[in-house]
Amino acid sequence: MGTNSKFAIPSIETLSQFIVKHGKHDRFDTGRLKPLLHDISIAAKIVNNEVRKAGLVDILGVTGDTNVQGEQVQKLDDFANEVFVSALHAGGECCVIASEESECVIPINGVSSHKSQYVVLMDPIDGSSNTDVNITIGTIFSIYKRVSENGPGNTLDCLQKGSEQVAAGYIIYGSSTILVFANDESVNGFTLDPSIGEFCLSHPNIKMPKTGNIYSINEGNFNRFPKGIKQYIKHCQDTKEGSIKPLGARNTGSLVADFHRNLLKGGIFIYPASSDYNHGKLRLTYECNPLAYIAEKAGGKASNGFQRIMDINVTDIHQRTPIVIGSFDMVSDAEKFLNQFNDFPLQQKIA
Ligand code: P6P
Repeated sequence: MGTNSKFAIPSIETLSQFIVKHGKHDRFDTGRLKPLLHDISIAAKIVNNEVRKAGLVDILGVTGDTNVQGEQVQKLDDFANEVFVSALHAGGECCVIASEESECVIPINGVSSHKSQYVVLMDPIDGSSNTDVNITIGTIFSIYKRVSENGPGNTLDCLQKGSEQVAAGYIIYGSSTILVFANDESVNGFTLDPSIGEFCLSHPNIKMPKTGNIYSINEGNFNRFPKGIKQYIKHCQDTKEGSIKPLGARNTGSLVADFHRNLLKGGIFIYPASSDYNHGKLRLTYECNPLAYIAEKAGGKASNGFQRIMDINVTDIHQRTPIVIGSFDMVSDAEKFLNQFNDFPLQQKIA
């Protein structure tokens, strides 16, 4: 409630107010994280507008192109990529962008960008194939301090380990639109209030439960999984001593949606290496590292089954990795199974 007004005025703390209020924003404290986040939130609102009316505008379906991943480009992928790149370019608060939708990094020219200390890696729309069937999708972003000198940023700025991130976040376009943002201090969620067009603090200081009752994996690939993963899935399906039922299975096909549910309620998401994806399917730099940063800041855990995600060397902006992410105790359990049955070298050469 606001001051002792006679009107029921809700107390509102917008994303911008939060960033100003909470002092040190990142370990470098350049003081420029607020305007960078503002640029990201502007792009998120524009993308949100299109997502909310996707069936009424020419934004559904595919463009007919395939991206660097060899995947069909959804029209919304292209649209969102252009919106975020344009907003970041206009804001001038980052010097280079790496995007799932762009084969090479995008150096940002312009006087202020040349002085900017930040690097942004992003998946403009994660789970985009779900757009046509109205299932939750999201945008994932990761923020680093540049390693290059002033001027436009370059590829090396984008090939830093996840442990070097200074902040990370995602926007989830679900029953409501929420921007989750993590920096060194905490993880906080801001729900978009369409009536005022502002992201307002709704989930302060998020902590991921140490365990949960949900496991999330595409079991259609069961026969291609490493033995350790097969054993862990069976472990999830066993009735636990002292409990009346096994874990529940949920898999939306949108990493952001499955991660967000686990962040708030507890649970585990796994996309392992398999005979189809020897290195896993998900991308290290703009999907796994940012979510691993958020998970760890909220008390959770993220690995490839054997190694902490944020310690993995980055050699290519589009490199893939297996991922086990979520509640700390559940990830630790899954790692035990993978290490016990280590029958599927994670970094097998692609056949
Ligand atoms: P599969 C969406 O394409 C995505 O990158 C993640 O959002 C999602 O978790 C995963 O791929 C789904 O992949 O092979 O289970 O359809």
